[in-house]
Amino acid sequence: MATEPARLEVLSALARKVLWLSSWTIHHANHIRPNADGLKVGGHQASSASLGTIMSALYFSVLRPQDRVAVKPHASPVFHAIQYLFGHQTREKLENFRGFKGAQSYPSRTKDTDDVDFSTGSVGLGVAQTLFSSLVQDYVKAHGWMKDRPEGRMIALVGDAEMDEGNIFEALLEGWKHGLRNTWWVVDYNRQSLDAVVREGLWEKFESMFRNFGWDVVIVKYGRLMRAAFAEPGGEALKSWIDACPNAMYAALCFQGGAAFRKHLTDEIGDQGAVSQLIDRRSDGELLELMSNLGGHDMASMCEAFEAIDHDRPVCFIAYTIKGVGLPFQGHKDNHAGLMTVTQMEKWRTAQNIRPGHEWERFEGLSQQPAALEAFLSDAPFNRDGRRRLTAPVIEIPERLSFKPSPQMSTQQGFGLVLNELARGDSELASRIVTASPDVTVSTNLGAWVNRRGLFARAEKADLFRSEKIPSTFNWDFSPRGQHIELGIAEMNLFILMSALGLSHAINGERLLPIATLYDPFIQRGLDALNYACYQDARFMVAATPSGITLAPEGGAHQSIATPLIGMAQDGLAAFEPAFVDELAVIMGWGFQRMQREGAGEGGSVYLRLSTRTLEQPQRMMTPDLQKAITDGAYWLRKPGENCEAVIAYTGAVAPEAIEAIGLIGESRRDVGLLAITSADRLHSGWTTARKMRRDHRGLPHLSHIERLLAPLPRDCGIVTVIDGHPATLGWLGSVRGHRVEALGVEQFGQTGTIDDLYRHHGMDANAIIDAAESLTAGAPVRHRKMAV
Ligand SMILES: Cc1ncc(C[n+]2csc(CCOP(=O)(O)OP(=O)(O)O)c2C)c(N)n1
Ligand SMILES: [Mg+2]
Repeated sequence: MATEPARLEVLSALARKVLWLSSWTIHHANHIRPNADGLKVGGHQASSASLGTIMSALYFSVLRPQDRVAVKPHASPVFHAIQYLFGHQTREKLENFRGFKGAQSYPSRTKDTDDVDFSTGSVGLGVAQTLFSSLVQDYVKAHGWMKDRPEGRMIALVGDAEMDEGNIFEALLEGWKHGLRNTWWVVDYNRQSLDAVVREGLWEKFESMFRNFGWDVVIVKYGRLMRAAFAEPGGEALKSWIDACPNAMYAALCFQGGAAFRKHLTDEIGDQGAVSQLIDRRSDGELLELMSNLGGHDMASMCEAFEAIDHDRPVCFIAYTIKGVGLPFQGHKDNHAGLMTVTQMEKWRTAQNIRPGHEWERFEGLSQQPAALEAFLSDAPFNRDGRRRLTAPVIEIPERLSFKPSPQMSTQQGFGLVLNELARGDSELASRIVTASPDVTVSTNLGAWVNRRGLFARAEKADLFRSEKIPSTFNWDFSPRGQHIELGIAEMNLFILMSALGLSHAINGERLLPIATLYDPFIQRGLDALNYACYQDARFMVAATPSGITLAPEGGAHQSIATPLIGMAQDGLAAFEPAFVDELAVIMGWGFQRMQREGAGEGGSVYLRLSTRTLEQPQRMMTPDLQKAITDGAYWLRKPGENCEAVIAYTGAVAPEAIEAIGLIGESRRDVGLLAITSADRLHSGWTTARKMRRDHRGLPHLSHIERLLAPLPRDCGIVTVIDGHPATLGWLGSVRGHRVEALGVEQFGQTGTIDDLYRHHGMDANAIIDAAESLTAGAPVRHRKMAV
């Protein structure tokens, strides 16, 4: 169904307005708003211009309330301009574009106020987010939670150079495996990247690749003017010339203008009668208009392409565009950070009929009646249901998560036991948990959960081994009821899936409690995606195991050293490293609550750094005080006496070494204390928050958890910290109250061996702890040492 001409005219006028407003926003931020440090704030005028028509077609006509969009980061000004026209964005925020609390440089779910569906910034991630969001929508639907809500399309506006990002290809493969639907990727094929012009013929590679993965491909190359010209006598020759023209040349001619096009066309095609007349009939201005009328800049062609889709198969649109179209630097290869000069802007303003001082007026310079435009905008299907951010009720979390205890366990095993117990029950909590793992489901102890809850697929598929009655520990049945999403090995996909699952309450109005498992070192493989998920305030739990050098014979390449620091530094992620399973159960329960708390500062995601090392488990009552201390980050496993000379503060799997050392040190040092640290991250952030609060509300005696724990220690008490990770994770403890610290941990990696070998090698065994304590305290040498085994 073609869009009627009158409607097209309004849409085109709005697209021109969007181009103006987005450019003006950038211009204002750089040239008009006083900027004390004199620096330009930039803003991607060229990249934005490229998508002006495509995005106008989508937002003003094609999108429905249930559709969700990831906008290419550097088209943020276009997004904000569209929302401004809709009345969802304020002039104040646009005037403060890229400024403190102004409209954001890249669309941000958490920092922008104009209803960004998916944040973007690090190119490639937003694109994959749409794919995984579509899978999540399928998950919600298959579990019967869509009710009468229609299925939305998940749409990404993709830069052509953005397609270089490997995570997009990883996502494509995963999408294919899961029968992806309802996903549109619109490639802004301006044939320019940040630095230069892209390779020739890239579209052919895109086309075959997408088709290969089961996508439809729609190439929108020629606009209406072009198509009309091709139908004129000589038009075929013009079309052949356009098709053969190298990207760089086309871009250069767009920059140079109509006269340059004329010269090249004439030189290269020669005098061929009809085509020469076709060219001669047009002025330089008209010729440039014709040659820049690529599909992506033609409202009719874009609407036609979008409206023609009447199925739910994934579609890749390759829309030909010119970077910076309509602006003085259109097509110039250096235009990525280009800004229009004041003179250029003046000239363009006049050409647009915009009076000085009226630049922000929404309909200034348009020939349509403001009331008609207003009505058109409020009738846009996109706005039909008002604001589109949904919410979901909080799922109740039992007071205590239980597990089947045994005297000796690892935290990884404990994690499996807690989930197994949940899987056995019929709680609402269990029904909302979704697990996913990048091909390490079994080796991270999710097997028991998956056995009970099954794998997710839209169609039933029985485990062949089971149906053939071949004995196997794990039941690999797929069904629409399944609660585990099997992923290939790509960790980027794991975290982007977490990002999509962890936003389900806001996108689908149905809460999911996603849990990812992976090997701890591979957090670094997916780190940008993890950061991205946190930046969008997606809510999930990561169980990373095995970790550190404690995985010992598993191999040096699998050791992780930096992850505790990542856990501390990653905003939106509370990191824990319990030693014992009762601690883990407390943390998981707290984590499920935290994942549901409203507001980025209040709630967030949770990272559990777990171990395969089997430890003797403490037999103790879990009191509310202990429970709180565990989630606040630390508790005294052995309380220091009044004249305490030394404290050992440990985290995680090195607990036995710390316990052994404290026993030996206790024979020759007074009142020693053993501090169990379950979360360096929570302790540290509690400490910094308390300091900030004290600064902000002078006199308020708010002490953080770690300050209270360390308060009784005499000033000259020494603290030895030990963790299977970088020593800086706990080294800061000395700054809390001015105690001297010896921080033990791992700084080199790569050696395999037994745990004993490696702890000795890295100076984290009981004797190394004793040496460190001796070096911090006066007095005779500690009499007894751990004997070599
Ligand atoms: C992961 C990542 N690497 C680098 C960048 C910096 N960067 C921003 S835009 C861009 C090039 C974009 O080219 P394209 O996707 O073709 O968009 P266009 O500017 O042509 O619209 C680059 C390298 C980034 N944002 N993210
Ligand atoms: Mg590009």
